Amino acid sequence: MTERTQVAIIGAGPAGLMLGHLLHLYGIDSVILENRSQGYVIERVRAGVLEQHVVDTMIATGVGDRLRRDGLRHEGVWLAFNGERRRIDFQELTGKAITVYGQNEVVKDLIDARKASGRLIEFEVEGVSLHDLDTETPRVLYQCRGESHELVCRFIAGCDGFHGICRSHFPAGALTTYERGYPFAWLGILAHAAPSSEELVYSLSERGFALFSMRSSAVTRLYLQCAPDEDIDSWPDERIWRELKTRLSTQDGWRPNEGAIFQKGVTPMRSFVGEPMQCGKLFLAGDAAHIVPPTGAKGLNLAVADVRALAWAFHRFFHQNAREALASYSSACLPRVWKAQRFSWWMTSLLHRSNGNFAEFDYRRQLAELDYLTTSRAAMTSLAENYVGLPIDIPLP
Ligand code: FAS
Ligand code: PHB
Repeated sequence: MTERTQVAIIGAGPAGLMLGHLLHLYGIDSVILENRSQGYVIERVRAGVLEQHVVDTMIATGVGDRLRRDGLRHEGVWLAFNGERRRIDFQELTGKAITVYGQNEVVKDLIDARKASGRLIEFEVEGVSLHDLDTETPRVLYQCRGESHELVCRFIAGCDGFHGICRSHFPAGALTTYERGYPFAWLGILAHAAPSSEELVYSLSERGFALFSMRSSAVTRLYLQCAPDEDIDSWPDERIWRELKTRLSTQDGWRPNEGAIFQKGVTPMRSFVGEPMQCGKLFLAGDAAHIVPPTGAKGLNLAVADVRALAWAFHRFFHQNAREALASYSSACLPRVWKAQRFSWWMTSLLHRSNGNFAEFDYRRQLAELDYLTTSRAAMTSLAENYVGLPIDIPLP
């Protein structure tokens, strides 16, 4: 069975769903193909922090009602070290804030909008492959509900994440990759526990990194640094809470509230960029093109910045017969990608205990940097402007 569309979107994560939403508002047809079930995509626990531009995008494009109601606006963040917490005031330093709103809520909002738009989204597709990327009619082949499909389109958006297949369709030598690993991972939990702080707390202690976050007034989100190959089964709840309280508790008596853990998992750490983010009629966006360690809370926010640029470029092409924005999509996105890479690497290196020969020196250097960072307006402003999101100058539909 052969169907036609203007843009084929591979992947229904934040990148693919937001791209489909923005294209719909531009009046551009797309088909979103997702290999997981709708339930899996919605329930998958990932990011939690939205930059101001993502909040503005969702509200300005009509998918921000639940975000406005349930999103938690945070005007600052706490850094904990040497047993004390010190606050960095985003609002005072930058005039901006962040909003805590789970990625799964963003995905839920965008899937609802997609279904209301009447545009096609297919879940549980299989065997997606891309063809004729250097012609005017690239094709996507896939199976869905036991039937084989051919989707003829003008462009393909690879929004299928780090482990997707789109990046591998670049011809040999067309893609240059840059990456680095980290000697640790994050063990993350969700707990039925009322947050004991109104804002996030990033902590560096002798025993390593820990992060206190939240999802609502009744759910706390917490992470702790662990080995890259950590076995989650060796972490019963009691051990998790003991370690979190050891790493997070401060001398002013603050500590996280305990509660029933209802989700736990280990998130690997990596920094990755594939350049360029386009090849022929294939355009990569989000994790399909780049991965950052989650310490800077940049992954989802970068994905939205990419697809704002890509949607605008498709609008320029289809409605104004202008090709320059498409031709320069990758070079337009990469400066922001690399600034997010730098900030995410810096936050990760500042807040995680290293091991090896220089571990003790490194720890005292990190404590000195945290002391400087929290007593220098210039240093706090630098962290704040990166954390709330650097300015973005891309029109919206
Ligand atoms: P996604 O990976 O979200 O979406 C890609 C979609 O493509 C998926 O639904 C996948 O099923 C689908 N797909 C893959 N292959 C396919 C194929 N062959 N055919 C069809 N569909 C296919 N970021 C933060 O800012 N903070 C965090 O705390 C944080 N925690 C994370 C924890 C984990 C375990 C992971 C993996 C990532 C985390 N991230 C975090 C980063 C994350 O939020 C991403 O940046 C964000 O999901 C990027 O969105 P997408 O680019 O849409 O990719
Ligand atoms: C989260 O709430 O999941 C979260 C917050 C900040 C981060 C990473 C994850 O840096």
